[in-house]
Amino acid sequence: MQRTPQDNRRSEGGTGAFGPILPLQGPADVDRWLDARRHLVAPGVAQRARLVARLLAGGMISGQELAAELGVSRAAVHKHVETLRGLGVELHSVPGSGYRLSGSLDVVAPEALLPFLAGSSTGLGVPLLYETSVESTNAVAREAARRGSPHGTLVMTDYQHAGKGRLGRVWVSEPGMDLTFSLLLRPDVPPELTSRFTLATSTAVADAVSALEGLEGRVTIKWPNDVLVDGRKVCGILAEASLDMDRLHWLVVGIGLNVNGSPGDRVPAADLPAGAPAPTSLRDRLQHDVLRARLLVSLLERLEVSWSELTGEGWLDVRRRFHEHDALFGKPVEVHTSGRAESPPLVGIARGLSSAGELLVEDTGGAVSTVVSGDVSLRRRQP
Ligand code: BT5
Repeated sequence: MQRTPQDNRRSEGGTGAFGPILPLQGPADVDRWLDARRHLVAPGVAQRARLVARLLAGGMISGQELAAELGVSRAAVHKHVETLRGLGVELHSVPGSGYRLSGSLDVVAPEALLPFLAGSSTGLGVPLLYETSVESTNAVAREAARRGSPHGTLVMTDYQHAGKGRLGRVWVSEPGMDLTFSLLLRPDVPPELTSRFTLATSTAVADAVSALEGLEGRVTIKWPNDVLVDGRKVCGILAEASLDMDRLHWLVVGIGLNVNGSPGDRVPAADLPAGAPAPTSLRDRLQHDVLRARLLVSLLERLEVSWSELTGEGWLDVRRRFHEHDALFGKPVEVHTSGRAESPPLVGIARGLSSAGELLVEDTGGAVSTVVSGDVSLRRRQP
């Protein structure tokens, strides 16, 4: 059964399976944060984000108080409340008393995300382009790049219905359940460092997922772009760049993270690599839901740091963290470098990352090959 954002009725009062959901900042801080970004956030969205911040602060608040605090009419408050309900925000209203949040606020529309982003130091995430449903957030982000959208632009959706993997493969999402988004970057780095972004991204995602209580030590990375929990794929990453010999013009990094859904039932077995276990979600692993807004902010904070560490000491640190999560190190692997399963694979033992971020594979004679791109899988040992 599919759940839409509107069906996500879980816990009352903003706590419960998700834990406390207060953003780090109070409404006044959210106001200041939005004021400083008024050129990047549409006025209606900003007003509704302010309204959500007040409701997140807890308790019942009257329409009159909300109108006074936001500097709008009561009719405007009522309209905003209806818009928020349409986005899946569960608002309880008591005639004569006011409004309060009645659900977990597991909504990824900007109105719900911005109060959380305001509590973070990350510079990523605005402008925030949101569509309830979209073919592919990477396609939207590429278009935004061509239109000149700035570094840090976030494209978010609640349902991606034609998601892309690498080499034309399909990425499956579940409405209202996942984190499915793309970030537009305009980094000032030489084009030869482009492939490091994927590794820095997998590392940041693995770190953020490991930080969830109960998942430490269970998260691995399968080079270059799969993040696994208990050996099952929970996240895929697709980086697409526009570059020439001299310059990296822009980079779109798309991330699909299975949060509260059941990807094991949705991803066709025929689409999985031979012998790969069924994919999983964080909820499958933890047996409870995870609040997407808070997880997104934790991801953005770690991504920003990892993406600033592509050279020197920083890159050593990314490689060290990658190695801590490496699912393949010391194991027999086969690598299809052409993207075609029928051509003979490179076989050997995975030996981690080269200094440039390539996969090192040692053959039986001790010769080490470097793999720049390809599909790698664990090889079953010959009987
Ligand atoms: C990837 O490709 O893993 C990259 C996926 C990137 C998805 C994001 S979502 C936001 C952005 N917008 C897009 O259109 N894409 C990006 P690859 O390594 O080629 O793996 C694809 C394979 O993963 C499929 O062939 C399936 O076997 C498997 N798969 C598909 N959906 C999955 C899911 N939800 N969870 C786990 N595995 C999945």
